[in-house]
Amino acid sequence: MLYHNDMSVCAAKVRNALHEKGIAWQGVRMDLRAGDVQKPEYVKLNPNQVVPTLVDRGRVIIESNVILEYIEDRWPGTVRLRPSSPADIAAMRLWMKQLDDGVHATIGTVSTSIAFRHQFLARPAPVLQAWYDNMVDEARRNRLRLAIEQGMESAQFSQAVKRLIRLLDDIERALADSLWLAGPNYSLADIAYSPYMIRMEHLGFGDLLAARPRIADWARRLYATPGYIAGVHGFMDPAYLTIFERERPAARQRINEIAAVPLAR
Ligand SMILES: N[C@@H](CCC(=O)N[C@@H](CS)C(=O)NCC(=O)O)C(=O)O
Repeated sequence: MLYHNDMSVCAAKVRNALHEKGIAWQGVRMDLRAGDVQKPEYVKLNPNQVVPTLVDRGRVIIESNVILEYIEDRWPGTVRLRPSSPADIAAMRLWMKQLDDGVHATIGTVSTSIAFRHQFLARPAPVLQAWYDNMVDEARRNRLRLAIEQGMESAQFSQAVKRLIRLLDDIERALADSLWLAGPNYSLADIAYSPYMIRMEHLGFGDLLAARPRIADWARRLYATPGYIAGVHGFMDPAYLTIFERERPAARQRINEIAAVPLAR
């Protein structure tokens, strides 16, 4: 059983892997805006109040990158998503670790600053306050509050955009040496990044992606995989896509302004 959300990037990568390996799965859809992940019965499964959570054979597995490796070990099957060489396995894990070490938080910041804030601001003030109050992770609460209140004007927004530009430069460089992120074969690293790439397109990073030809080519290949088509594309929520489309022109302008300032190295 997978507890997930249609638009959650972390849940999307897990669905991508399940579909890529052809594993039949059942899901429980969690409404993040309604605070489903803060409900006591869910917190017993995932004390971090986030999706995804996989429950398999009575065992609870949390953390999307851990779940990806679990899926690979539990259902090795014919589609192998872990490289065979130790060096490529290390490269795969390093890419996945980067998501946990900050990239995921920056995507949350830019998604909320550009688009999700409009959903939160439409909620009655006491409901929004209760959502903040029930959040266990104080750093996350402060980051999201700033994104909701100040949107693209906050310093954390430009910091997040710069972090993502640095990531794009790193990926572009890596793809000069190998066809996929972690070597010659498609791996869990590519799967883990796939929802982040389409999210960046949705949020107005399109010019920055198109300016990096290897990323543009890699993204086209990612989006053509069966796992992506069924597990990521197949779950796009039209209500969110409408907000992305509405906010994209202003975001694109602001992102391109930030990108025009050279990065401090
Ligand atoms: N490190 C966690 C991060 C999970 C995470 O941040 N999930 C987000 C959605 S992508 C979430 O559930 N947020 C809860 C909320 O929006 O209330 C993982 O990789 O599983």
